[in-house]
Amino acid sequence: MATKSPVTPPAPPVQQPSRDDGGSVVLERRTQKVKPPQMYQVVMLNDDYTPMEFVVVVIQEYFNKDLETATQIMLKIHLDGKGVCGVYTKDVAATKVDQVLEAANKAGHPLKCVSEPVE
Ligand code: TYC
Repeated sequence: MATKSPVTPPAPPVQQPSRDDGGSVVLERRTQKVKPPQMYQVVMLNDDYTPMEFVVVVIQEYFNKDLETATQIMLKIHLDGKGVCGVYTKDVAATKVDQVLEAANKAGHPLKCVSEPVE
């Protein structure tokens, strides 16, 4: 089996030393170029048919919430029509959506969720 290469952090911005008139070396301050990734929230939608218990189990299982938190999120969705189950990077959010839709399909429930950029 191939060994994993170590993860290296991105290199800091390069600063070029330059000389000022007095002969001393000056480092120019550069603005930070590494931005945090765009985050995506997974929003679950209400419907009239999916059992509440199923939604609570799905939120616990795929969004790592405890029973009480999952129940609160489910009730918010039930009352408001939708609710955020978690916030992730783009790929992770897309995977969560796929997992939820597959679990709902397998169980024969119309439960839907989507991912959308935060802000
Ligand atoms: N409204 C559903 C019911 O009364 C429960 C439900 C909650 C369904 C949240 C979907 O995302 C959902 N059985």
